[in-house]
Parts: sequence; structure tokens; C-alpha cells
Amino acid sequence: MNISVPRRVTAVAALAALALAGLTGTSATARPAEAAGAAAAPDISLAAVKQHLTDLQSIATSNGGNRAHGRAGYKASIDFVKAKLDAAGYTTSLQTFTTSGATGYNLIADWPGGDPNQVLMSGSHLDSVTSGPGINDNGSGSAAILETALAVSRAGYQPSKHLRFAWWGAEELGLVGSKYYVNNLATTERSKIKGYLNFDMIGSPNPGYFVYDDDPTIEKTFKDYYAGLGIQTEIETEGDGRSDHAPFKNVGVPVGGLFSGADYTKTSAQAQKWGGTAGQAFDRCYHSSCDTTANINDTALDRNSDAIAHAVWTLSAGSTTPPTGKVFENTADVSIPDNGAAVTSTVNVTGVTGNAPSNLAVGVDIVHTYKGDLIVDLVAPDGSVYNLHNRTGGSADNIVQTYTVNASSEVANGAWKLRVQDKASADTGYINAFKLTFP
Ligand code: DTR
Ligand code: CA
Ligand code: ZN
Ligand code: ZN
Repeated sequence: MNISVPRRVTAVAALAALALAGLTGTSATARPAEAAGAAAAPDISLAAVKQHLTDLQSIATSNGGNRAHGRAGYKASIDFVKAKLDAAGYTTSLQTFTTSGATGYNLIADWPGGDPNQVLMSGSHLDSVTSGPGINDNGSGSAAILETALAVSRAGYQPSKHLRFAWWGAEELGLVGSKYYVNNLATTERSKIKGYLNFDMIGSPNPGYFVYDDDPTIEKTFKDYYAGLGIQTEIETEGDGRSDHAPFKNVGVPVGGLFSGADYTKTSAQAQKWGGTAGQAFDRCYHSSCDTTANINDTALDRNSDAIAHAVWTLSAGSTTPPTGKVFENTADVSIPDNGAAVTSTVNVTGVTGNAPSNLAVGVDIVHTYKGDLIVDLVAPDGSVYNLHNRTGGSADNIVQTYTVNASSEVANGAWKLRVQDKASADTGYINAFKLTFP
């Protein structure tokens, strides 16, 4: 896990409460103002979200007309989303599972930074049914959180919480991907997830504006956002247990989300407040071949995309101006082969302008008997090597030390590696942590 920990950590709960308090009372036309302290979410471009939907439509069209689990169109969808996130500086991972005789894929994307013990997660299922391209169900949610994630990167947003995004596989087969993720998450990791936001169908052609009635803080964040737009919302009751928030809710993670309606019929009262057609389904193409890019209401997609960005910013707090001191850390253990090949631990530095400093603090934490076996190098993003330890120290154990490196000739942003090689047999160990501090 590649984590940057800003020097200051604001009282997130107080900020979120402030932000929530600041949302009521704004005029019906203005976008809700953010309360003092919480960074303002950017507007999410409808055109950008629709472009992602066009791309997902093309993927379906080129792969038998769908993006269903186990089909080529699903894997192509995952690869499409992953490529954009990798290019934007996210730490991505593909989690595989097997269901109905085929390999499924969850894509998890972590934004470097924030408190690793306070994770705000947003997710959408990326798979469609076999009968169609699944643009509203659920290209809409997938595209909206993708564009929100890209907006975080463009803004260099440094929230107090750690941001994680997920695109789930095989939701249509029974929430298989999200269940697999939650079931395989250590209890300690589950407890770090302070909120899970789910977005499954947010651009329905005859839209409703439904807010999940689960965690009250998350629910209020969305309801107050829409109140600021002068839009009445309703609580979403039909979907309880029917989308990817359910596995998180079942293990006690606070959940919330938005929904624009599926095959249920819009009432006259709902048409009065939301427009559209009474007596007609919110989405007449639900699970059908006509769930294409033509099956989207632009206003609902735009409003919900902006509401998602607002919730991510508000519930993660933090500021868009990167703090002066920045810390990037990778705490994943990497075992060191005895008298074998070199191994590395990587941190992706983002949001630091210009070159690295002449006093870059390199935190090394290696657990290893007989440290005289080891050669330890810092490798800069361009491949330059700075030797930190060269087989000194004899039979003493472990290297837990901060080295000061003059890295002023190196561009700061990029993938920095700690490279460790064990050059003698019998003693073994692992990289426990690797940390870079930019003063
Ligand atoms: N998006 C649907 C699951 C779903 C979520 N909320 C509702 C409400 C009513 C019907 C279906 C749903 C799917 O993935 O099939
Ligand atoms: Ca927008
Ligand atoms: Zn569905
Ligand atoms: Zn769905």
C-alpha cells in the first residue's frame, strides 16, 4: 500500500459536521456551498462522464453486445478503467475470483495519501447482464466514480482520509465480486473503512432521485446536497440488499449511495417533483438490450456525478493545497530471498512540484538477522541508484534507520524504489516499511 501522510491531520469528524451544517439554506439554483474547512469539490464534467459511457458502449459493441461476467467485454471494461487510473497516479490492483465457471475481476484503486486507518471507499459494479451493454446498469455509476477519481488526481487532492475506489465484477450474478472482496478482507482492514458509497444506476432515462437510507451522516450529506439544488429526494428502499453496499453493511461498515430507479414505475407524485413520465418505469431498458448510451438522462447523470464528488470531498475532508511536508510510505512486507535476487518496495510520489530536495529523508525499516548480508539502495524514478547500505554491520540484526539523501537532481514525482539484496546464505528477513519524507 503506497500511502502519503500529510503532516497535519484535521479533525475530520468536525470538518464533516461543519460541511454538513454549511449545506442547508443555499438558494435553489446555486450549487451547495461547502462549509469552511472542507475543500470544495470540483464540478464533474457531464461530457467526460458520457465519454466514458461511449467508450464502454464501444467495448460492448466490439464484444458480442455485452460486458457481462466471464465475457470478453467485461475484462475489456476493467482494462479500460484500470489504464486511466494507472495514468492518473493511482495504486491499482486486480482481485480475481471464480464464479459460474469463469474468472471474475474486481479493480481496486487507492489514491496515495490520507490516513491509512481512515478509508473512504466508493464503488460501482462494472459488469452488465448478458442481454445488453449495461450503460445505465451500471456503466453510469462506474463512469461517474471514474471521473470523480480522475478529478481527485487533477486537483492533487490531499484528503485527511485515504480514498479508495472499486469496480466490482459479477454483481449481476449475486454481488459476487463485492462479497468476495469483503469476505477476503482481514477484520483489521475492514475496520479501517469508515464509509462505503455505492452507485448503481444513476442515469436512468425517467429518473428518480433516491438516497440510500443507511448511515445517517452519509444520507444527510447527499440529502443536503440535493436540498441545496432545490431537489427533493426519496429514500431508496427497493434496493436494500440488491447491490454492492450490502456485503459492507453486513459487516458493519457505514454505507450510503444514490439511485435513479430501475424497473419500478414512477408515480404521479414523483413525476410532479422530478419531471418525467408517470406510470412509466424509471428505466424501461433495465436488463435489456436497449440499455445503451441512448438510455441515459443527462440531467440525472450530471447531478448525481456532482453529488458523488461532493460526498467524496466532504466525507474525506482535507484541502486541495498539498501540505508543505509530504510523506509517502509503503508498509507492505516484502520478503527478501536468502542469498538471492534483489527485491523492491515502491512508493508513488505525486503532487510534489519540481525536483526532490537535497535532504530527502529515506526511512528504511528492514527486519533481517545479520545485516552484513545486505545491500540496500534507493532507486529514483529515472533509475538513478543511491547506495544506502553495503554489507556493513556484521552480525547485528535489522536496519531501522532514516538516511538523508541529496536527491536534488531527481524529479520528485514518480515511482521511487527501495531495493534490497541478501548476498549471503543462512540469514533471512523482509522489508517492513519504506518511507520518503519531503520537507
Ligand atoms: N442495479 C440493479 C440492482 C438494484 C439496486 N437497487 C434496485 C432497486 C430496484 C431494482 C433493482 C435494484 C442491478 O444491478 O440489477
Ligand atoms: Ca457536473
Ligand atoms: Zn443489473
Ligand atoms: Zn446494477
